[in-house]
Amino acid sequence: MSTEYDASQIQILEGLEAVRVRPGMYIGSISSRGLHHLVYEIVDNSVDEALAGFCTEIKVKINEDNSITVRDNGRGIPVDIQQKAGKPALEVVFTILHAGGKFGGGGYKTSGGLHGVGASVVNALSTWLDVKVYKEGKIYHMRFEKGKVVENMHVIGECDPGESGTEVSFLPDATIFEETVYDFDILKVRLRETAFLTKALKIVLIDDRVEKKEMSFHYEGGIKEFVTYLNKGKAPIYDEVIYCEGVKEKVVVEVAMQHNDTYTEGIYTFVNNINTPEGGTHLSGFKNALTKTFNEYARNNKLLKENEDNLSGEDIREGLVAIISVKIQDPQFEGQTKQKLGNSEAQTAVNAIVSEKLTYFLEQNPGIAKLISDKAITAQRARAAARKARDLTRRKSALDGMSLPGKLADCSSKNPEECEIFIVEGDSAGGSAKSARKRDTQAILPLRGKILNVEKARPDKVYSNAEIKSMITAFGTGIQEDFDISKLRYNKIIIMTDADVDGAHIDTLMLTFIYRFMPELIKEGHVYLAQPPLYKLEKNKKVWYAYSDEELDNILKEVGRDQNNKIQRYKGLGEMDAEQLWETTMDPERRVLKKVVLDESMLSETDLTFNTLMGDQVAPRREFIETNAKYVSNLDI
Ligand code: TTJ
Repeated sequence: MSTEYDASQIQILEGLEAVRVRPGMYIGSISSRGLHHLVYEIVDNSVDEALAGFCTEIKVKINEDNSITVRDNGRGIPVDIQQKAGKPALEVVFTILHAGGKFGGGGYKTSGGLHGVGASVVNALSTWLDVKVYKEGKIYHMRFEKGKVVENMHVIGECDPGESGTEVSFLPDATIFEETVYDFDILKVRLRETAFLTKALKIVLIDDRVEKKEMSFHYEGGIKEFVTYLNKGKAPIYDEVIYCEGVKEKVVVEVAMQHNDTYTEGIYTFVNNINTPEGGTHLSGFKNALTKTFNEYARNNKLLKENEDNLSGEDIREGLVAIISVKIQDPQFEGQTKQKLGNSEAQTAVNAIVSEKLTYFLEQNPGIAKLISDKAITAQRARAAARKARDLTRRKSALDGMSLPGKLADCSSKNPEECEIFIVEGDSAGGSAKSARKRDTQAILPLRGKILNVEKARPDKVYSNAEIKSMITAFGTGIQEDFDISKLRYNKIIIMTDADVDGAHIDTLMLTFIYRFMPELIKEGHVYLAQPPLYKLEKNKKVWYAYSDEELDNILKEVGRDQNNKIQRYKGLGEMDAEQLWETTMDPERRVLKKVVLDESMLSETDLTFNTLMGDQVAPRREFIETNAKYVSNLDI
């Protein structure tokens, strides 16, 4: 191509170069998260086209070389010359930062937060990017490398005049990203969510690498179906999903909800299809409307007697699964991570629409209203009982001078920074761990058998459970409203269980308890899973430990598969003596720990995972054990 560098071109190159110099500023991170974010950035353009009413299908393909192809059947990015820039609009879209919104022709452009930074950022961070536009019988093509034009826009062929659409392929730059391999499941979760939020849009995800896979997401029911999906494997207390929609003050509001028979609430909020894990005005508008409307209905219909207190919001939301989706012209994001919606008109709009539609729904469906009110009244009573139980525990521990649980072998150091606590399955392994540990910094708390499944127990039961009480006192932080992370007595909480199915189940019960009652411990990175070895191999008085079958294979390749190899498969922690337990699993110098992390963008999925595992159904449970590792990342080695 001929290159005449005029001022505007130099500006463009400087702009895209800035993206390459500080990629994190534009896509949040250069880890796996940023890598996947590139796909969402491109797909969001097609979703905007769908929201504008011109696109019904998006195909996302992971190619063999881990490049990505996104194709839609929208109108196609404009190819005519843009007056101001003097170049094809297509080129502008991929080379000018924040150009996206200018071509939307109204609609709801995403801005703020990390989203909506546009196709030019993806282009700047790709080794190459290819775009094809199908429009008015022609196929236009253009190619870039590291954000720079290497092939100007030109027609490469003809297409059916009735066909239109955009196809973008790109290869993330391996010199920029720490991770370059796409994870099908991560894309799956996000694209499924996008499909739920964009009624009637079909999204197809194809994996064209060695293990070929294809999934299609298409939900005519939109967020109503999202709620049904989230309640899968749980028991809804009524069949219908309650649905409210409307527009007020230019805010488009959609809410879907349904109660199940559990005790936890799962409310997921979105603004312009982007999830807002910290909530904000749309969420508070919803909560206010729900509490007010329901109490009003309950009073008017004598479900609450005159001498009875109003139901609290928490009572009414017990077991509630809800999706709140708003579309708003100019979203303002607040808070530390810029994930909390700040627009006050969203609060007003959600409040008004939910109040009106829910009042109508309750009047039309007195049977359902009664079921919700029965559940909320029971919740109210249980909450009072739980408060009593907790106050009792609190008073008792104050009297005892905060006495620690009898089974705890505490460490001598009082500096939480250097202290860790091992939660150990079973008394016998607990015994070995006690003799193996480094007394000054390592504490051991043995637990008897399986801990209570908090997913299935009323809160008051949770407070009176002995194993759980001993953990709460040992950690020192208190729980829920009382939670105070500054009182944490150990920097690391390490769950140590057998490397078998039972052990995995106990891990999940533990993680569920922590996730529901002290989620900050996970968010702040204090929770770990110990990794005991699966095999011990002895040869010529030398010893090797293997933590997976693969590792055993590798060791055998190195030392040779001889007759005199002695391989022991550990069935549990109990088979190791104190010294073995120390050197394989507890010694900070040699052990492998898995740090438990929460992916905020997968919160609805994380909730679902905890629930399916803890629920009664057997089939979904297996699914969790297989995908469990997704939520856990290897860190401390
Ligand atoms: C904008 O208004 C005029 C007609 O075309 C509209 C448009 O830009 N549509 C559009 C853009 N559909 N799809 C895209 C698109 C698709 C991908 C995969 C990537 C990008 C950057 C845009």
